[in-house]
Amino acid sequence: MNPNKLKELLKLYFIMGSNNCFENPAHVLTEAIRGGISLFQFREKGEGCLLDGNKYALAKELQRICREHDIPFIVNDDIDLALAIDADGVHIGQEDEHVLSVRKRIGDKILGVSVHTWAEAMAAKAAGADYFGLGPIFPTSTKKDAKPVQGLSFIRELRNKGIQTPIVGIGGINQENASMVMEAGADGVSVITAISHAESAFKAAAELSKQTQDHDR
Ligand code: 3NM
Repeated sequence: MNPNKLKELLKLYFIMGSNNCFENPAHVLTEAIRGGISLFQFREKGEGCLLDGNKYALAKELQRICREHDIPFIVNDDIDLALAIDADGVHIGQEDEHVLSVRKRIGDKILGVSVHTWAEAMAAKAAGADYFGLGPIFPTSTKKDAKPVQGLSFIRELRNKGIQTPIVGIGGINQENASMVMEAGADGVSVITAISHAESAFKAAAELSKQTQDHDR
């Protein structure tokens, strides 16, 4: 995808699965969209997550909501699911299928890759990644196997070295610290709990959206 268009989409990237929500996920997503998220990732993972047909049904339901509001729908890890429902893209980590093989399977759909080192970033870029996910920027309890907190230094390093690839930060990002992530050089922030656990997903998304919009680079 055109990097400038993608940078716009990454501004406020809401990620969620059923086990991240206290309320009905469809309701949380609808409220988050109303608040101004720009991209959505379906991440049905971890303890108590839905499997097989139930996972598929929730993906279809959330995708329908995204389509109604023109929000692209990204699937975490599960390439088969992404292809089965014709999602707009996938996000993979370093432990998942190789970037090159995922790129071949998904054609020109959006491909995001989590990277933690310069070497991983360069390899992902060469293999066809559209954007990098960098994290955890701050401490998070949402991802049990998260790598050590990296702070803002890796975002700055990539930008200082002239890397233009769209970058989104993840991990412990909320209304208080989102602007720091943007200032460091990210094009956007990804959040789970800052929206999914908020008393009002609408208000949380609206506040985060304001902060990311204020940082047009
Ligand atoms: N990936 P929250 S951290 C899904 O470091 C995920 O790659 C991470 O959740 C990484 O916004 C993370 O609740 C969890 O901190 C983000």
